[in-house]
Amino acid sequence: MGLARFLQLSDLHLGRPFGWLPPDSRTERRGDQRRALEHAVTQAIERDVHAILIPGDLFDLEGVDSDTMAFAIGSAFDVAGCPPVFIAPGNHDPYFEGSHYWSPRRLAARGLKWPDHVHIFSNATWSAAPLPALEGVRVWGRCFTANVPSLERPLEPAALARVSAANPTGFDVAVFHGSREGYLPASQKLTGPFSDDEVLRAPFAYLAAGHYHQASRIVANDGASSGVRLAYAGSAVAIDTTEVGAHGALEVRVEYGNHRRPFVEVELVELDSRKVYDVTADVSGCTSAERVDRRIQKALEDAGVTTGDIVTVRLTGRLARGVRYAAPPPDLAARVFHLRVDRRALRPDHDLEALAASDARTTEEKFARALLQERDRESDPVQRALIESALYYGLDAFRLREVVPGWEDLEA
Ligand SMILES: [Mn+2]
Repeated sequence: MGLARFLQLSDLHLGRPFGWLPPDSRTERRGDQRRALEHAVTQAIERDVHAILIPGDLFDLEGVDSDTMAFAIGSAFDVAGCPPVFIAPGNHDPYFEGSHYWSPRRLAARGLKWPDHVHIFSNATWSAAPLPALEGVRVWGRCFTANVPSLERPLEPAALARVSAANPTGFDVAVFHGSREGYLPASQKLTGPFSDDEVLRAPFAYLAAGHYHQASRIVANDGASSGVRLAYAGSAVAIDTTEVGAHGALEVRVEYGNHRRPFVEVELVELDSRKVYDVTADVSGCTSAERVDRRIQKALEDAGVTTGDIVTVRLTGRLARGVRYAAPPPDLAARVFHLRVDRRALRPDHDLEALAASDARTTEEKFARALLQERDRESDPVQRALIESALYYGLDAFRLREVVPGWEDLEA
C-alpha cells in the first residue's frame, strides 16, 4: 500500500483591502495572510506532503501591490524542502495572458518568476501534471480565465472527456475552483457550478475544491475512491466578520495501491491565528452605559474570546430610558483585535408610568391606558407579563413602525 499526502489550501485572497478594519489593523491582517502562507509551507514540509494543492483565489484581485507579488512569487514557496505546488487560478485571480502575477512575460519584465516547482494550470480545460515522487499519480487542474461568473460546468461529461483513465497503480487528483450546487453561501457568487452527482461520477479519487470560504466535504464509498471524495478547505484566514470558526488548510491522505480503491481522509490544519466570533449580549435592565459595557465584557468571556480575535457583539433587549450607548470605550475595544458593536436589534424602553398618567388623547395613549388597566386588574403574574408584552409590541408599532419579536420567552 502507498500513502500519498497533500496539503490543500485556497481562498487566501492575498492583497485583500480589508476596508472594514481601521487602517493599522488592515496592514496587520494582510501580514496575517502572509504568515498563514508561510506557516502552510512549513506545515507541508513538516508533514512530509508530496504536493501543495491550491484550488484558486490565492490572490484577491488582479492589481495586487508589488510587495504582495514579490512575497508570493519570490519567497513564499522558495523554501528548502518545499514540495511541488499546483495552483488552479480561481475567479478572483484568473489566468490570462496579461495577468500581472501569472503571465511569465509580464513577470519577466519585473524580474520575477515562479519557482520551477510551482505548476500553474493555465488552461480552462482539464490538463494533467505528473507527480514524480509518486508513480502513477497525476494532478489534474483547470483554471478560470476571467473574473466573471462562469456557468461552465467543470465536472460535466463533456468537460471530463479530456481526462484519461487513471493508472491502476496510482490515482488521479483534481484541483479546481467552483460552486457546489445547493450549498452556495449568501455572500458568494455561483461560478463553475457542479452537482454532488457529477462529483461522484468524476474519475478522480479526490477533488480539492476552492471558492467557498467555510470548510465542507462530500463523503462517498463507491466509484473512484472511498472516504472523502471532495473537500473545500475554506478560506485560509477569515476574510470578513461573517467567517466565524477555525480557518486553515487540509492535510489530505490517500491510501492506495494493489489495485484497491483508494481511501481518502482529510484533517484541518489551522492557519489563522485569529478567530472570528459573532456573539449576542442582552442589555435589558442596564441602567447605564457602564452596565452595557459589563454585559459586553461578559459576552466576550462566555464565548472564550482572546485578545487577537475579531468580534461582532449584537446588543439585544430594551435599553432603559435615558441610557445612551454609542460605542464601546477604548479599553473595552482594546481587549480584542477588532470589536464591532451592532445596536440594530436594540429597542427602547417605554415610559409606562407617563402613559398611565396621560389624559389618553392620542390613539397610542388610549391603547396604552386600556392595556395598563387590564394588566392592573390581572392577578396572575404570567397573564400580567403577557399583557405587558402585548403593550410593548403595540408601542413599538406606534413609535418605530416595526415590531421585533423578543418577548416570547417570558413564560420560560
Ligand atoms: Mn472564488
